[in-house]
Amino acid sequence: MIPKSHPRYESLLLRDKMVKAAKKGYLADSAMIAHGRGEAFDYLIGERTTYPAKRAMYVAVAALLLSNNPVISVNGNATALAVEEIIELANSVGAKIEINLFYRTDDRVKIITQIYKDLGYDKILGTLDDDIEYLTDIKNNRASASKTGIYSADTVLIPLEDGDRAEILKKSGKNIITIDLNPLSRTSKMSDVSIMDNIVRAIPFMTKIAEDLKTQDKQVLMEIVNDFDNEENLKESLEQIKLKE
Ligand code: PTJ
Repeated sequence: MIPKSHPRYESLLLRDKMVKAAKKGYLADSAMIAHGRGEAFDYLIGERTTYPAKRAMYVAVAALLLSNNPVISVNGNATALAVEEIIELANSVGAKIEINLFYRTDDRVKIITQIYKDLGYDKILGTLDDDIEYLTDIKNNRASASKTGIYSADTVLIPLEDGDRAEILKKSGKNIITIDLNPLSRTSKMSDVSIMDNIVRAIPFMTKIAEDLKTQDKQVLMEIVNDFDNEENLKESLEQIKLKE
């Protein structure tokens, strides 16, 4: 057990979640590397939610609430770190949840499906028995998507997504929202709304924002979305990275 008094308590707790998930067998082989890269960026922003990230989250939630078929895409890392919070956000903004794995195997899909089911979430998409379509002419796993989920979605929230899949989603004309601690990643650069924050802080914060924005007129939400400049916001995000004490 990690003592709460430990100066790196929060960070160690997340590592512990990742280790347990790896033991359960549903993480990608490179999941720990991705987590470590995220940790490094988080360290450099002071492990806090920055102002540009908050601004992007308001825009993201407004976009999700305005969408006809919003979908939250989940992979191994996102499930390990924030499964309950993801279900709460999905319920709050009326989004579907779809398993969307970069390194897809039947075993991993089975375990992740069961994790959501055990938490009472039976509607998960992207399962082994779901109807699959392809977002490109090339029928490979990178481009696969659930027919009623990502394939027909107008807005997709992709936390911790690899650049290749993000590109396929973007090219298929969808509105892409990402949560990625690396503001220089291909995914952050090509998304419509890029939230440079840790998924464990961002998702619950977005649920809080949703409770507020749900009471607003459509017009107000549209203004929030239209006033946003992702490139400018990413520049501001990058400025939050401190290399000196
Ligand atoms: O479960 P799968 O098969 O879909 O695979 C998942 C990973 C994450 C292994 C796969 O998508 C991958 O290789 O992703 P990348 O290309 O390493 O990108 C992950 C991005 O997420 C990197 O830019 C990291 O900085 C960032 N990241 C890592 N941990 C977090 C994070 N962003 C937000 N919160 C985190 N906790």
